[in-house]
Amino acid sequence: MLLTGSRLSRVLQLTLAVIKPDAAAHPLILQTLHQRILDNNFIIVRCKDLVFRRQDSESFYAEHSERFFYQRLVEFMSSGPMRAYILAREDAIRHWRELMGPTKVFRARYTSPDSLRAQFGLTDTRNTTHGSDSLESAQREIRFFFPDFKAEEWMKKEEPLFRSGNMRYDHQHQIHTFSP
Ligand code: 3AN
Repeated sequence: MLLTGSRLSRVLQLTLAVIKPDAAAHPLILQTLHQRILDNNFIIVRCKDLVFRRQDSESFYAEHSERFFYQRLVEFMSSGPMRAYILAREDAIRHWRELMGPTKVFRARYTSPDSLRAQFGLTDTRNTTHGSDSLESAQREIRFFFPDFKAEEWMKKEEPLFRSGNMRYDHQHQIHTFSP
């Protein structure tokens, strides 16, 4: 699929998105969520499947270590495969969080019935997806999941190319690539 003619005027922003173990365990749900990312005009910069060790989970959610749900969360996040993405879009952080919906699944079903958490979430812990909540957390979380990714270099060299609108979706690798 060659996406042309949609030159964007504002700088693309990067965010980290994760499909958590509850959703990644189901191939059809995983495929549906991937398609929702594409349908919502995110550029998939990187995509990888991985499993957290318990210590990864503890470290990733360290800011919640005093919360009552921390142990439950840590166990859940290291309970099986996940899929992590670096997504790009104008205002990507806000748009991805909007698409995910509120943290609490029952609230999501009530206030944002079309959101991913409303449609696929099971409980407040097993709530389908994660998304960075600020520029600082996006930078930190992208480094955490994709230590080899050079965000500054991507912003300098690739962002203008993707923003110019010439890209194609690589079905084999499930990412967008620049099409000269
Ligand atoms: P969000 O993921 O919406 O940014 P955070 O950062 O407050 O929400 O919480 C991180 C994760 O901790 C949530 N995605 C969810 O899995 C879990 N969590 C948050 N609040 C609760 C809760 N009240 N009960 C159980 N798990 C929770």
